[in-house]
Amino acid sequence: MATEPNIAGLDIAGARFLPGLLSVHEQIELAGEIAAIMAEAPLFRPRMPRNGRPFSVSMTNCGALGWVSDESGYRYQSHHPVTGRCWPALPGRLAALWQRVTGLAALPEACLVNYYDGHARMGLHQDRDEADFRAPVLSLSLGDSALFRIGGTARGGPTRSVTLASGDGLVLEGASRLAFHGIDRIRAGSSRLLPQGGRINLTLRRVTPLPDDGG
Ligand code: MD3
Ligand code: FE
Repeated sequence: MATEPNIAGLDIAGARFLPGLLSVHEQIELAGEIAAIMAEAPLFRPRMPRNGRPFSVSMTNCGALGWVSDESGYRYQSHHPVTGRCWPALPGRLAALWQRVTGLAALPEACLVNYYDGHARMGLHQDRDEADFRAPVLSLSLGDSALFRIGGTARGGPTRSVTLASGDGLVLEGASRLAFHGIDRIRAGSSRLLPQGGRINLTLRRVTPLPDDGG
């Protein structure tokens, strides 16, 4: 019997690693669109719920809904937490890429833009702030490479590490949609794509339930 597609060496059903999904030309064009988004919706520093401790990763969003975190908790909202303005529109190329890679007609409602300098990390966590875990998540990496770690759906289980390089894509659906994952470190200076250096990760997500026909 054929096994489910998974990240090479990872027995995590539903995780699809797409190295080199974006050509260098596409990476340059996308990086330019993200720079314009960051000019309109500046990077902000999320804070941990309860204790208010700042993340080392800074963030912004595009699309109808954006993910934010502060003392009140994690949530999606329609406006930037500092400027109060609506998020910039999702670039058309990202909507088209989502449909091509996921096969879903229903478009992503949120695109979280994570910016990592050479010291930023993201601890192991699950993505559970969305209403419908049937929809996949699509991640795209730009700039410096990152050491990404993914485990199973229970905290404390075995994990595997994969390097995510500029232009790589990762689709998480099925069991992998609720896998614990994080970024252990950034390989500073490994890419010259971004003028300021560092790494950008885009995470495209559905937030509200999928239409009954699956979109
Ligand atoms: C596995 N971002 O924003 S992307 C996040 O590189 C996040 O910025 C990381 O985790 C980053 O929540 C990892 C890869 C990724 C994204 C979503 C996932 C892996 C995932 C959702 C479920 C399981
Ligand atoms: Fe995550």
